[in-house]
Amino acid sequence: MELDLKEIHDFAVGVAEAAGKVLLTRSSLVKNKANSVDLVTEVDEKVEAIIKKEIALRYPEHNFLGEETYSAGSLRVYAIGDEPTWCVDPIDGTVNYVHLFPMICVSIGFTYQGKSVVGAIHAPYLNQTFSAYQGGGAWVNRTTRLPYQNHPLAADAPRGCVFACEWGKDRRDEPNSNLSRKVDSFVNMATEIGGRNGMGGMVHGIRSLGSAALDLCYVATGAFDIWWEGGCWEWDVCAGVIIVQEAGGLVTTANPPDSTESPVPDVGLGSRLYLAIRPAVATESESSRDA
Ligand code: LIP
Repeated sequence: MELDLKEIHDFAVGVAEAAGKVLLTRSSLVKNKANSVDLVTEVDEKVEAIIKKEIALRYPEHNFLGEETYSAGSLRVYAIGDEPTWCVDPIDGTVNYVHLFPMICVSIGFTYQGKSVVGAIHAPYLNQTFSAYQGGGAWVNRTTRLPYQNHPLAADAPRGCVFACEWGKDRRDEPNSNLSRKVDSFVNMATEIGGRNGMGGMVHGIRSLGSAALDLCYVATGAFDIWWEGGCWEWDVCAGVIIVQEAGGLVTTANPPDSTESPVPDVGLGSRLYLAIRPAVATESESSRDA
């Protein structure tokens, strides 16, 4: 099948930006989904319906997987197959949206042969649109190519890194303590590596934005060195995966850092667990972050 990825990309960017305007309206209706921290608002549902309609008009032959459509149980099969499939999160960061924390976005991904090949993520409060298509590079607001950070990844990373992670929506004891242990071991490992080198180095910071899609965008820019999450769905990551990959970063399914699993580079979708590492940019100011 011949697909014009640039055309699909340009369409996805336009739809994401138009949908972003609707996100700026406030929703009074908040409902629970799987549990009391898994939220959906009427704006999530409204925006997904708008995006779904636009896609059906332009590409009636393509499949559609949306967070709210899936949650509503109207989708019989959610596994992403080989056929062209749109994978949409109308509001990534719904908890942020409800609590008026501006890290929210519309995330529109497109897959072919089971891989993410187009992504458009629009963050209306930040006025930023991150986008990419396979072979076309990754961009912010169509004009700035990613990555735009010029500091290299430290040779002894994670020392000096900004590590981002998310906490998911599973509040049972076991998954949570598991998650805390992983973050803990990551930070300890960084501290230990720094200590061994006599540098006393540690991670520079730990961040949690509440939006996996935006986390991936900031891995692509180079702001976040490493991101890990153990509880995301296709619509959370589909668009962000290709944006990181086209920026030159890596997305794998692996646990940091105590994992016995082999990381799988160039990952397909369908995992719940992802690790992304930002593009390693080499510049003359290699030591600028060592102090
Ligand atoms: C959320 C993510 C967040 C993750 C949650 C959830 P939503 O998406 O982006 O990072 O921790 O499990 O999937 O529900 O706001 O679209």
